[in-house]
Amino acid sequence: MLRPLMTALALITLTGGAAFAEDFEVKMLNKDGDDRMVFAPDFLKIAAGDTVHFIPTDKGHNAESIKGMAPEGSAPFKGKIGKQVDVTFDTDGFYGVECKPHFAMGMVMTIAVGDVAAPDDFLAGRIPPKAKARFETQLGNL
Ligand SMILES: [Cu+2]
Repeated sequence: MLRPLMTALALITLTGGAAFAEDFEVKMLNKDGDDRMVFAPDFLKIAAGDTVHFIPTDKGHNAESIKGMAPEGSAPFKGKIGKQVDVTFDTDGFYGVECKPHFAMGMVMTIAVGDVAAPDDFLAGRIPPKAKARFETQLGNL
């Protein structure tokens, strides 16, 4: 309820809605509790224009978009191993994010941009079983 009002006010008083863009941090970790090789958090719901900072808290990880798991028209991204990558999400929809070296170990996360439902074919591509299981858990957060 609040965001549309704030956006409307921003359009009236400022140059655009981006004035209220938010920043989020996601840590790339070897271990988080009982879970190994994880993004923390591994699910985010954000708004278009928000930025996610993927932080290399532990070494040996990266964050990159997964082909076929991003809305049409969105720009793919690919962070370098062991480096921070900052991604601004401008297109509403669902994004699957993987750590390339640990994709098979299930190092994935889901980012939902805007008030949208997960597309029916979000998990239809070739996804390793451990990654698929984590995606299903993440989608359960909706
Ligand atoms: Cu990793």
